[in-house]
This record gives sequence, C-alpha cells and structure tokens, in this order.
Amino acid sequence: MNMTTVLGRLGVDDYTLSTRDKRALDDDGFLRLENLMTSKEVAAFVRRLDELSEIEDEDAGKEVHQEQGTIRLSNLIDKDPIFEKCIISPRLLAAVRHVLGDEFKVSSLNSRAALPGHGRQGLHADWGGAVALGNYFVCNSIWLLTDFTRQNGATRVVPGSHRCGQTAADVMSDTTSDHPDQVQLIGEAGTVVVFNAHLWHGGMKNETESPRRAMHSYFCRRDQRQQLDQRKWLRKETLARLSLESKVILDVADVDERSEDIENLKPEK
Ligand SMILES: O=C(O)CCC(=O)C(=O)O
Repeated sequence: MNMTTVLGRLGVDDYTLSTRDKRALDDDGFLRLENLMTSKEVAAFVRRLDELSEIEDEDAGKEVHQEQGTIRLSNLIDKDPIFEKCIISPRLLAAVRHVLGDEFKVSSLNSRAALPGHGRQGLHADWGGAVALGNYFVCNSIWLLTDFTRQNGATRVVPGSHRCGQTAADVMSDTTSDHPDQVQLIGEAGTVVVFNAHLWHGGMKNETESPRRAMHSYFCRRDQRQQLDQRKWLRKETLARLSLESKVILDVADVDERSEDIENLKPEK
C-alpha cells in the first residue's frame, strides 16, 4: 500500500483543510488544530508519560536526545498503543501532506516537558540549512498537554521565516535572544500546532511552578532519514499491533513481524 492510498483510507483529501488553513501553512508556516485531543486523552497521555519517565529515569530520551532542564521521552509509538493517534489523525496528516506532498513518513514521536525555570532554546529549524522556497523536507507538530501560556514557556516562532532562505544563525548573533517578529504559540491543552519545520522556532523559559508538557509528532519526506530509525526500534509486538496504515506511515510495512531478526536489530539499551 502506498502513501496516497493510506491517506485516502484515513479520510485525508484536498478538502480536509480549508483554504484559510492552507494559506496559514504557506504564509505563516504554522496551523493551529484546536481540540484535536479530548481532555480525557490529554489526561491519559500525561499519565502514561509520567509513568514512562519514572520507569526510564536517567535514560529517558536517550534514544534521540536529552536536554538539561527538561524531561524528554522518545520512541513513543513503541511504548504504548495510545500514542498511535499522534501519527494517524486526518487533520494533522492533511497539514503534513500540504507541506511535504504525499510522500512522507514519521521521523519520530517524542515528548518534552520544560521544568520550572528551564526550557529556553535558541531559534532553530529542524533542518541543517536554509532551503529553497517550496522545497521542504520536514514538518513537525506540537501536541499541547498543558495550556501553553506566555508564563510557562509556550513555543516561540517567527512567522514566515520558513520562506526567507536563511537560518536564524545566519541573521542573529545570538539565537537565544528575542527576535522582533517572534510570537508565542499560546493555546489550550488539547490543541495541536502543525508547523513547517523549516520555520524558526524554539522553546521558552518556563516561569511557573509546573512542567510545561508537549509531544512532538515529527515527519520527514520519504526519501530522508528518520530522526529515530523505526525499523531498528519498533519491537515485533509493536509491529504486530499496528494498523497497516500506521506501518506504511512509519515506513515499516515491509518488515516481517514474525522475524526474530527485528529483535536482533535493536541496539543495546
Ligand atoms: O517544546 C517546545 O516548545 C519546542 C521544542 C523544540 O523545538 C525542540 O526541542 O527542538
């Protein structure tokens, strides 16, 4: 099954997004999808992420990246069936398709909680250099698991910066400083913000007493390397429970889940 068929089967078509939604992605580089999660789903995600971070302790996030002052978790598709929603929601996929075309796949599914007093990042894109207008390789989404406020470090973005043909480091002597055009993604828990990942963005300092929690469901063009190689990291039990649509989106549909080789391919933890 190819991606065009998968998208059709999941109900994604040219009308899933409005003209205004598509214009927001083209011009500003991001789109808010409100109420993509119910409050019950948000609570279930938070509960499971808390459990995982307790189990993994100091190893949490190691598969991809650890960051001082944050709790990061990675390889979430493998860790609980509830996270499959983050890679198959039709409105999310329609937005990713608008940025990358039909031929995309999951790059990774991670979570990031900015702890009180931490979380500020430099402005960056999720790609090494500047790209030509319209030639995009990556698209990301932030799943708000707490309300994002100015005080708790809602992500900042520079609208339109994905179109400028430069990186933040090209024009800023210190990417951690404020940019005159930055705006923060303020929103309620349950919202998902999809963004062209060539857009300059970054976490902000959490000035409150509670963690600012989010998941990042990240996609790349099908001809690119995934941030987390799903063929190496998905266990055979996981492959056995995933839908065929999810396996195509993860680019593991041709992996034989009965094969012992999958276990052997897993790097040591
Ligand atoms: O969580 C956020 O606010 C943004 C995180 C981010 O951009 C990153 O970790 O690269």
